[in-house]
Amino acid sequence: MSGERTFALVKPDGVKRGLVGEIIGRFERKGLKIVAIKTIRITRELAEQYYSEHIGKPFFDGLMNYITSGPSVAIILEGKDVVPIVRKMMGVTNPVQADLGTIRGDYAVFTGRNVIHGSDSPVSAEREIALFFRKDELHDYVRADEGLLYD
Ligand code: D4T
Repeated sequence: MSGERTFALVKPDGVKRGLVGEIIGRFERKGLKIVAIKTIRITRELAEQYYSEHIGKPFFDGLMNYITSGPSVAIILEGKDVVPIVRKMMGVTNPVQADLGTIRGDYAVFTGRNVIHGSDSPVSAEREIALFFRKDELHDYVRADEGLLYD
């Protein structure tokens, strides 16, 4: 089994709309392993680190207010090719363009409230996991169906 990992975040709109179970269920049923999960109220300081690539953009202040507006659910998922798989399951950033069947395509209507984040590369995943989790919050175990998911 591959130890590839990614970071996903159900954003405050997803939590307040009661979509956490639906989203986690999709990841579990796909065959991805939950290595860590927690509810977290993102502070302004963490938000600025997390979205540092967007500092100075016109939507930055709105993004800061939105992401700190309530609790989020942070998740680490593991599996072969987990980074592109989760990006595909999320759908593209703008829900208008996101395919039906994806999380954003099914549950969002506006880029500024697009329900979920997922790392866009293994390097981003490593950075984001380190931002949100301590090492002792990650758990190693074998899924009961692992032998059926991989050869
Ligand atoms: P995140 O990082 O939230 O998963 O989004 P993406 O990886 O899909 O897209 P992104 O980094 O380009 O955008 C980060 C975040 O900013 C919001 N946003 C983005 C916005 O409000 N207006 C915009 O025009 C853009 C491009 C939505 C997601």
